[in-house]
Amino acid sequence: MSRVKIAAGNWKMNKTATEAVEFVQALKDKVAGADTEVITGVPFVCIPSVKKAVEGSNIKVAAQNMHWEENGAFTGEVSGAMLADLGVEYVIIGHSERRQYFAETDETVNKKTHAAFKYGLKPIICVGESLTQREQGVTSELVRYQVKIALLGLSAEQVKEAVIAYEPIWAIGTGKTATSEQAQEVCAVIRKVIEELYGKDVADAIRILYGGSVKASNAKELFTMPDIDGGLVGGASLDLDEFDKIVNYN
Ligand code: G2H
Repeated sequence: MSRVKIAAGNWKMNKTATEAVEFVQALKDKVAGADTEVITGVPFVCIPSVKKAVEGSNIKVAAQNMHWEENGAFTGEVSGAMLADLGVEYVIIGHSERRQYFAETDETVNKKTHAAFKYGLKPIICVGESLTQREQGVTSELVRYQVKIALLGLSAEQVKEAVIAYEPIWAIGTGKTATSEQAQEVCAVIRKVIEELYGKDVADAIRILYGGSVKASNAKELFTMPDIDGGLVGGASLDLDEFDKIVNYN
């Protein structure tokens, strides 16, 4: 089964709207012929201008979070309806930084995932273990649990369209990358649990990314592992040359 690889930038809380537009304008030409699906996960306030700047290119836009309700008294939040209205294609859900600093749980990840589909957004659902969990040997159990809860109640068709990002917390922004074998091992566990829940067709179709200190120098080794369909890239996605090399890793 050949799955289109993804290079998804997660800019986190970086770049003003002005800087974002400059960046994607330069990125457009560099990635125009890429075989990889190119996604930039930009701050909410950059979305309208970035969407305009990438018009007619192969760059897709992701939000980094969303609320599960359509509207209401949720100060500071942004809904799926609002993102869909701006033409956003993807939304990152349950990043470990959101779980750590903003009290997100597997249950809220599940609610947000349902809401994403309701508004025609494709979720990029993040899962992954801490260093302590890895050292205690519970990585597979934990990641299986996170995936099961995140996908609870979704149809097979929805799961095929979802993207899972395996991001070991100990490798995020630390410069420590999981080895390609470590990353492959957990991505295979994720594909296996999806097969158990939804069957082989769905497991073969869903794209599973690795995230955690992906850079130009390790992208190829990671992205060519059998169960790794690309990367969710933080720090290196803020640098034009690095991200270009990651997108065009092959
Ligand atoms: C993990 C990743 C992007 P970085 O958070 O989601 O960030 O590549 O900086 O480790």
